[in-house]
Amino acid sequence: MTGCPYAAATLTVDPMVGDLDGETAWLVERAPLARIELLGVPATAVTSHAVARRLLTDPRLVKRLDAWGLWQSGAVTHEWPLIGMIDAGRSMFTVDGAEHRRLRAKTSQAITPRRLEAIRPDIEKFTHELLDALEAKAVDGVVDLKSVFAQPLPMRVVGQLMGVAESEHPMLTRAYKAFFSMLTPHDERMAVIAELDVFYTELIREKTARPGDDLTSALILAEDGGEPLTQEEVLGNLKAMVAAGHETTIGLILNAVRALLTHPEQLRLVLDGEVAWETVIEETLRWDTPTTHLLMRFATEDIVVGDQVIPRGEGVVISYRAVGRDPEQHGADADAFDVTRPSPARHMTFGHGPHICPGAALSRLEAAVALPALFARFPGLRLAVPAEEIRNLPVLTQNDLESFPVRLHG
Ligand code: STR
Repeated sequence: MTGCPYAAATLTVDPMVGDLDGETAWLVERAPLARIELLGVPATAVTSHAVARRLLTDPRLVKRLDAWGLWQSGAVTHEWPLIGMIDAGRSMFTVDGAEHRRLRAKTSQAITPRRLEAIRPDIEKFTHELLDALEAKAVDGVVDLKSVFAQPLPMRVVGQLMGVAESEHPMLTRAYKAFFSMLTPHDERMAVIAELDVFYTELIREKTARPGDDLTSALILAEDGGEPLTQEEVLGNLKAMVAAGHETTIGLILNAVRALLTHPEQLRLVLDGEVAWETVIEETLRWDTPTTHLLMRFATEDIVVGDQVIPRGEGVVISYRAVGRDPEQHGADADAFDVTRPSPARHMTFGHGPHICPGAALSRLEAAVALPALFARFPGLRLAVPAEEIRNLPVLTQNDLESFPVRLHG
């Protein structure tokens, strides 16, 4: 067998994210596998729920970059704008097997649903502080819900968890915007990555000298008897936690608000108590996933999928937004946002298998605090611009919005 049988057509993923629904539909139509091109680099996209689920526990797919054929041949280098999504330092995000379990253990223990109950009062406090300030920030009753609420809330929560001072949050917000944006010139992106490494290295130095009640300190401290993480591993995990812990939850909160404001009859059901906020959160996670494409795993052998073959060395992307719209899993109306569907929680937006999102319970909790509090405070909340005018950021992998103008009172 040669080449990719599914290579008949290729989707050149638009870095400006001009038509996310159109791209998602194209991928869903070609399920389970589709050929995509990411800024000139070809890869295989997995776009069906069942096949994604199976491949996410397949040990023949690995995270280490040196298993990638295009990397081995030198066709992909650090010049590729998306390399930072894959070559992100040694961490639980970039290794597999026993090493992965070792790197991940403390993090997953720190954010179990039970442990999170202790964080809930802080999330509530941050939420109410931000909501209190909303009115004052509005101009003629209109405010950008992203910059004043959906963005600072997850940043404060993950900041508190990891021990990052609030004075650093504006710097981090700016740095990650530049990191993720496809409009950022190459040299600038490299400079931002270097700047973040300096910042986190300094933070590790401080927490080593004066450990606090935070996960960064816990990652540094040697386990009784267990092998401590190296400085490089602490750095990699810290970067992964801060990046993943804020960027994805912004999307969850904004996408939920957008879905409700554009489906007012469903918002009514929620405000009348007929549908639970948890259901809104699960349906949003399925229908409008915060992560569009997750880069990347590499095939260490030819992998047969039905009558197709993913060749050895191939880069494999899980296209979560398409997976959430899979009609085989969610029915013929998978494209509809519907909080009354029988089982909205049957999605796989947090992944599956060993790398399943360790922060899932935390992000669900943030949304479960933020959304009801927002609508309780502003029951007349509505979009300040037509829904079509709300644009995605030019970010290829994440489903994040440029801004989200709302009118606070109807
Ligand atoms: C961003 C850059 C960085 O310094 C470290 C990481 C590792 C974790 C990655 C993160 C990245 C990008 C967003 C990811 C996150 C893990 C979960 C999150 C991919 C590459 C998702 O969007 C699901």
